[in-house]
Amino acid sequence: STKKPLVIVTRKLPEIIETRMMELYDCRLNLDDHAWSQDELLAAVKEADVLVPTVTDRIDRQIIEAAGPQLKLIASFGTGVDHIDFQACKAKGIMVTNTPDVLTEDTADMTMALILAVPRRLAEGERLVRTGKWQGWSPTGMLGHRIWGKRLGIIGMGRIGTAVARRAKGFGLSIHYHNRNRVHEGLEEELEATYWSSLDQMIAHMDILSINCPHTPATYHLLNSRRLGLMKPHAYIVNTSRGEVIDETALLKALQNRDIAGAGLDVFESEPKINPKLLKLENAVLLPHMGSATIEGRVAMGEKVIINIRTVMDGHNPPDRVIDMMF
Ligand code: 8YV
Repeated sequence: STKKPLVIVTRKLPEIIETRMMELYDCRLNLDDHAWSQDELLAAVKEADVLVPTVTDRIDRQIIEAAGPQLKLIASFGTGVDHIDFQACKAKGIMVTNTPDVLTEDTADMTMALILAVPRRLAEGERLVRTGKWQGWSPTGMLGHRIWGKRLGIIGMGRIGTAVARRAKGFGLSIHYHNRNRVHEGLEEELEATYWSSLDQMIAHMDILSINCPHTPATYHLLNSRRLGLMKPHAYIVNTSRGEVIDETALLKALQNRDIAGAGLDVFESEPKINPKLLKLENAVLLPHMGSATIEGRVAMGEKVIINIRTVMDGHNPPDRVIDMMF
């Protein structure tokens, strides 16, 4: 019988996925689930036929150039591929796949949770109860801002942005979006969505902004201090995409100065490191990159990874081949 391909998985995955992978492949797993160092990644790509990294692995040019000639596929466990140097992979003929679609709805749910949590001060209220400081109900206690009737501006109207829009519409928000391309007419009609070709113009008119675009060279610090300065002082921003899309230092300043009303962040520029000054802000809801963290979603992501590996190993085009990084 022919030798099974060596599949190296950088992080602990759901057990059902690991079991299946071990049945199919010569599989090396990361049993203690620590995030690998550059040296551990270098050692892995020297041997692996298939590498299964996650968002916590920086698959940069140095790693790709050190890869052995046997490395065929990087089957990333996740949708965002900004941690992979795609050009370097392309130059070496290494295929890249990701796991889109299966985490769209979960991430949109978490985005909606932040859209509700920040203006309604959910986390602050919870802290008040937990710290024993709640004095009882009062007509003016814990007042936030209502969200229904307000304008939501979605930056990046792809799969997740669209799923956020559907939810937000149900909560009575009006939907606005900025995207490189206008979405099709039927979708705009369904969502009663307004397209803004100018991001600056949209930002200036929104009550809540939601970041749902990928992190690419074109979206790095898309929300810089100038653009944050265009936001209305009572406006909120939520980010379930990538920390790098917002200039975090500029955001911190805007929040500290109350130039904007609040932020809900599931992702950070140097996660898991968090600027300690962010932790001091009552008007920020901070989550540990858990937008897609459901048991069902993780299993579905693992199934996608397996299908991608299998199709490539069988000599076919995988369903989730990443064609270009510049989306
Ligand atoms: C995952 C994510 O936690 O898929 C993404 O792009 O950011 C998250 O859903 C991560 O990718 C796992 O690798």
